[in-house]
Amino acid sequence: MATTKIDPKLSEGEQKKESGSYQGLTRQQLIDAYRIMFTSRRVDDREILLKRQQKVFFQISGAGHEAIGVAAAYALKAGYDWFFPYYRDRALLLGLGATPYEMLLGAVGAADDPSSGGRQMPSHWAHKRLNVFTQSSCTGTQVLHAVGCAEAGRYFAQHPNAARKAEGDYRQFKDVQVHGDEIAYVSLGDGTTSEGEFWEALNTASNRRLPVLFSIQDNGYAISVPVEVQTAGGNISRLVSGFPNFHFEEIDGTDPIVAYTAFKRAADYCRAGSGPAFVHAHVIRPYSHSLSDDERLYRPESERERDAARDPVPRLQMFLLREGILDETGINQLEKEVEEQIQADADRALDAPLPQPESIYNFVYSPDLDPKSAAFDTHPAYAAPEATSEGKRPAASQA
Ligand SMILES: Cc1ncc(C[n+]2csc(CCOP(=O)(O)OP(=O)(O)O)c2C)c(N)n1
Ligand SMILES: [Mg+2]
Repeated sequence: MATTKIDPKLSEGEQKKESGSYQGLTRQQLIDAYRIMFTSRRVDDREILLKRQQKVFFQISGAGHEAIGVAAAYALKAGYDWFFPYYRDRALLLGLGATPYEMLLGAVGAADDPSSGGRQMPSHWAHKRLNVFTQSSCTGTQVLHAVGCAEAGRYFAQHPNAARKAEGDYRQFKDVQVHGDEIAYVSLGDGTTSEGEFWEALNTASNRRLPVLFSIQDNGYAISVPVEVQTAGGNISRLVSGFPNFHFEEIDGTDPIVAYTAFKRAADYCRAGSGPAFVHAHVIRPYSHSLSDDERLYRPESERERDAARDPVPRLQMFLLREGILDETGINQLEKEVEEQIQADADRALDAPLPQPESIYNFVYSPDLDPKSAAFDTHPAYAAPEATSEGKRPAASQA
């Protein structure tokens, strides 16, 4: 076996380069990863500018979380697996195939925003074509949705007739395609792991060996509350390590190659039906929690500088240069293309029409479903059944 000279300055992912491939990622995939991560950061920057001009009403960034987003997108399948992301997952969405223009439509609240037609807060991702579910602003609710989705996928795979659409059936979810090995990805921050839903989800996913891939994006803070104040013992991996049937990873989430290998192992484990997986990624939060927050009021400068040295975007840029995958001209060209695209997308999104006021109740109540109709009829179970000629009562029928 060939031995590799280890450079102690390189991370695990960087050290294990094989000829022509970096842990299974090609040079082109690494360039594409940089394009996605740089785009993600620049869409955040553009939205921040627009917020300061009062052209968008809220901004929350995916900055510092880009490497794990692109890694998860590479390890999973858009439009096949199911995605229950949270607001820091901008790079994941871009990696799956959402566009900066679509994101900017969400930021300005335009009618054509694919997440919610301009009705949700920005960065509350949803994308029907990519199998990305809509989400609540209440942190943590997405975790149980992912468990239910994973359970439904397995159920429909075992009982294919249950997924067949019946005439007049109001349950539109029956149009969903079931493959039998799909994964439900769900992400949440370190602070959200202290909520009850998270523990309920772990319990059921573990007990039923459900294919749920948990992405824990640990940036060390829940707004202004540090992780050691929020999480018992300060490390969520230690707390959950006793759950059976899980595949666990704890990684430096600022290195896209390390992150890709972890997500790939996790996805392989889930897809094989072995059970759920848990990727605990240590990331950074270089911008404040949101534009409603100023972290300089509670984070020391030294800590912010330490984080900046691990920033995944310049880190991947340096890696591409060092490996000779792109030279300075190539980087500049790529970045220029991205900047120009985002400028054009932002201009177009600002001109996009807003939703009509009359549409405010769309998707709150069904426009054509009458809950008093015969579709909802059931046979009451409480009526006492008639005695038979033998004097016995028949077994009660189920409602
Ligand atoms: C149930 C609920 N509680 C509180 C909030 C307010 N809130 C929004 S984000 C957030 C912090 C979440 O921290 P973490 O899970 O670490 O994610 P991060 O923002 O750091 O990525 C809080 C407390 C909320 N939206 N929902
Ligand atoms: Mg956090």
